[in-house]
Amino acid sequence: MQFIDQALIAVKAGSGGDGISAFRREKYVPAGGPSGGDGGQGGNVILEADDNLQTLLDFKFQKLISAENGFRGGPNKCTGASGKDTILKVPCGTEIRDLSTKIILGDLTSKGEQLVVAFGGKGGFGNARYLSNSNRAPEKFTEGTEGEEWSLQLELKLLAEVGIIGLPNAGKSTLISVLSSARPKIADYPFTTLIPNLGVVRRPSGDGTVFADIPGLISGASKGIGLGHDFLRHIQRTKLLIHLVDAGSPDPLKDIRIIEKELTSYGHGLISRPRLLVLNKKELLNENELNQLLLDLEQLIEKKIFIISAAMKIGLDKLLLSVWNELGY
Ligand SMILES: Nc1nc2c(ncn2[C@@H]2O[C@H](COP(=O)(O)OP(=O)(O)OP(=O)(O)O)[C@@H](O)[C@H]2O)c(=O)[nH]1
Ligand SMILES: [Mg+2]
Repeated sequence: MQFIDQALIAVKAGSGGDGISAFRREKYVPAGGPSGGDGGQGGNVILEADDNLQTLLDFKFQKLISAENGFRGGPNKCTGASGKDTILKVPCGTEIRDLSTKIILGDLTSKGEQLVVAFGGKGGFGNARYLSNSNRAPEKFTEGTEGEEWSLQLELKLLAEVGIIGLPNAGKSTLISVLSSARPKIADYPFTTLIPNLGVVRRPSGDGTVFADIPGLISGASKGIGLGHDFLRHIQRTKLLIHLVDAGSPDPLKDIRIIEKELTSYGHGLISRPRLLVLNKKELLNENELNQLLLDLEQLIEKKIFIISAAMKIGLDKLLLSVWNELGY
């Protein structure tokens, strides 16, 4: 399942350091020659692909990225130090465009690949450069040039790693809305969701993982009934499924089996995709009812069963912990 993540950033490379004007002052050298050094190069702004990042989430907050200026030249023909480059990590697959022309500047696909997006300015010349036969004591020096400055558009085609599936009304959209900043439509009738909603869920490390809320699947979805068939195809590209079940349904076990049957019928190994079984809307049952349901299910299903209330945000931390474990984060 793909969607586009976008971010706009401004980058500014460091300016070059100025050259200086200086003359040698040494004992026994009555009229020392010009000795002003050149300025250092300004630092570049460089983007680098990093496979630990999955989204452009970080750039929603970090808008201006600049590199260090070069330093002034010194006496005794010392060249000033160069400004440090700023290396900015972006997810693999990030495409970089110039914002005003929309021209693609580069596409960072594999880990470690780099693109200089703003070149640092050149250092100015010190007066030592201007020594000539006709001018033995030049005072001329030049200033460093400005670093490049650009507005860029970053674009990333995202793949959902986690798919939330279940019958209509199970609370899939509610779940993604409490886990991420996605705001899908939620309503108490089936087929509220017609196209997948994607949301980025933050891991404890701060990086994001894309979840997809898939439209409700019904019996026959694998044969093209309802909305699900297309989405089963997309689910194939996720690494982990969250199978959400309405605990308040008249027959949760039957609900579970319907979805399992569709996953099996669809083939392509979907039924053996890692899958977490999650009972939602726990507060619709009292404690006895919930325990009884668990007992019943545990006899028939060897999977661990998670119990949550998406609406009341109960049990979500535990669920996410298992998601990160399953994904190997
Ligand atoms: N009591 C309770 N109701 C919930 C909970 N989660 C969702 N709901 C309600 O269940 C109904 C369906 O929720 P949705 O999130 O739209 O369900 P969905 O699975 O996305 O449904 P479709 O998009 O139609 O497949 C809404 O009325 C929600 O408010 C919960 O934890 N507890
Ligand atoms: Mg929905």
